[in-house]
Amino acid sequence: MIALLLLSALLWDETAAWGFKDGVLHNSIWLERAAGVYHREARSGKYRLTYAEAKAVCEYEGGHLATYQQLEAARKIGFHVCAAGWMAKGRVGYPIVKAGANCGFGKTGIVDYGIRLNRSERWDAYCYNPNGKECGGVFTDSKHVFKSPGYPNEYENEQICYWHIRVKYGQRIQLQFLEFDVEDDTACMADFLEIYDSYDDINGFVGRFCGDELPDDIISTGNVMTLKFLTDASVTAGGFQIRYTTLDPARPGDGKNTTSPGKTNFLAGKFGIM
Ligand SMILES: *[C@@H]1O[C@H](CO)[C@@H](O)[C@H](O)[C@H]1NC(C)=O
Ligand SMILES: *[C@@H]1O[C@H](CO)[C@@H](O)[C@H](O)[C@H]1NC(C)=O
Ligand SMILES: [Ca+2]
Repeated sequence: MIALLLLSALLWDETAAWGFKDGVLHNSIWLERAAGVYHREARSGKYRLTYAEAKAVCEYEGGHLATYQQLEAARKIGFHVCAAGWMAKGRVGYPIVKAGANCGFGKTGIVDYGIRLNRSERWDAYCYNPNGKECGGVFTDSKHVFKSPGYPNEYENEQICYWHIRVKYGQRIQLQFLEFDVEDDTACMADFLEIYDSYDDINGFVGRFCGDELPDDIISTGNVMTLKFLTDASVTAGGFQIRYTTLDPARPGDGKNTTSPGKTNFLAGKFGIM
């Protein structure tokens, strides 16, 4: 409990420090998960869940739809998501920590769409599961190697991990897959790793990966990237190791065609994987 309070205090300090600082963009969307609350969208994309489906998604993952109070508690320690989702009792809304023109009508707080009479409307979901297994994190180092949880052992079932990478403004991020083995199925519906050229898992979708073929390198367009790893309730595999390094476009050779054609995906290019 004390640890949690300390963590809250820490995160609260962090929220006060958001903005542009030391040449690094401190963004508000890093904390995808806070105080047991997390945001879920349908595997098929944004705003595809009816109330019954949203409820089922959270229950499938061992929790339930978050109440307004739970979402507000999470928001108070930095949970900021620009996507409306179902909460308990058929309410719809989303948590805004940092006011912005594009989201939340320039206000902070829970943007509340109220209790919906039509439960067939489609939104995302806010789940509450204080016992959910956490993994991932926020990384600001100039290089790092991510490992799937438990690596070199197999990863577990029912994991949701987010790795957010944020390097200095103006730099780019190069991802290099060192090992990769994730339960294989044709559309990667069971277990998958998703990569976003963005600081959240809403914008900048790059690709969804599963199976045991090593994906090509990926280079971001900006100074942020998000990796999301989701596993279902059965069948695990070896997992992955992914190295990221920082490219400084101002330095000759960096961010250019340093590797052989076809081996590196420069973003804003095209991706065959979905
Ligand atoms: C309820 O919402 C769904 C999805 O937006 C829509 O298709 C349906 O017509 C709505 N029902 C009513 C009674 O408004
Ligand atoms: C990189 O290679 C592609 C295709 O070979 C070419 O179109 C592009 O201009 C090259 N970029 C740089 C910075 O050399
Ligand atoms: Ca699985």
